[in-house]
Amino acid sequence: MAEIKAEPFAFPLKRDQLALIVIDMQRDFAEPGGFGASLGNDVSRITRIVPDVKRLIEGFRDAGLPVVHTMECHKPDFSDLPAAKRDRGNPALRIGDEGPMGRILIAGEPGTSILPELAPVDGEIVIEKPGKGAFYATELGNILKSKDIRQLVFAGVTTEVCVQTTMREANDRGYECLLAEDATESYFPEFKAAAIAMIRAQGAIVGWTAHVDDILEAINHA
Ligand code: C5J
Repeated sequence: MAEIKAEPFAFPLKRDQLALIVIDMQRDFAEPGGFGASLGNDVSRITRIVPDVKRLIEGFRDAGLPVVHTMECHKPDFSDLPAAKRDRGNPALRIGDEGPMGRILIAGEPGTSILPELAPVDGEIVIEKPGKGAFYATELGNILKSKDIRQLVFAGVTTEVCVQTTMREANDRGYECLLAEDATESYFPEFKAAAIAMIRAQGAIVGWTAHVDDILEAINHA
């Protein structure tokens, strides 16, 4: 049986059932003037993982394995944006407000797009999601089912919010989930560390974690 070197123990790789899910690598989370910055976060932490996310995406593409990209965003008329989400906290700019990269987290605006270095190529699946989890109010589950995907590698941001929420949704739906540790990031290093620890605790209760090099090595030699 092929394996990926992982924690808390080796991930049992079924290559023909594997896909990569890249969560929310959007300008709004990574660049000054976006949603992440409007909440007072240091967005430079996010751009630091771009080379590792890129290596992972390119490795899946070269191996002929599916790559799915997600984007957290809302319809321009707010019909999929609960007031409880828009009104939360005291950000400099709220979702839907006009910022330097267009309306914050609104579909089709420049700031909502995926970072150019990580942009989807033709044929890759892009999921626009109104929630933190990528299964909520999207077609992701049906798309994965139609392709017989049962194992998911996760990358993207932020580790403890949209990445972890989606991994938990996937785990409850019966997927085997693996988080690429060096291809995910948080605005808070201690939250990233805690999320990784809680995901793989108790015998991989939510999933496994592994390094990009070990994932690429396994998918290239399985
Ligand atoms: C957040 C995300 N943190 N993509 N979104 O609001 O994690």
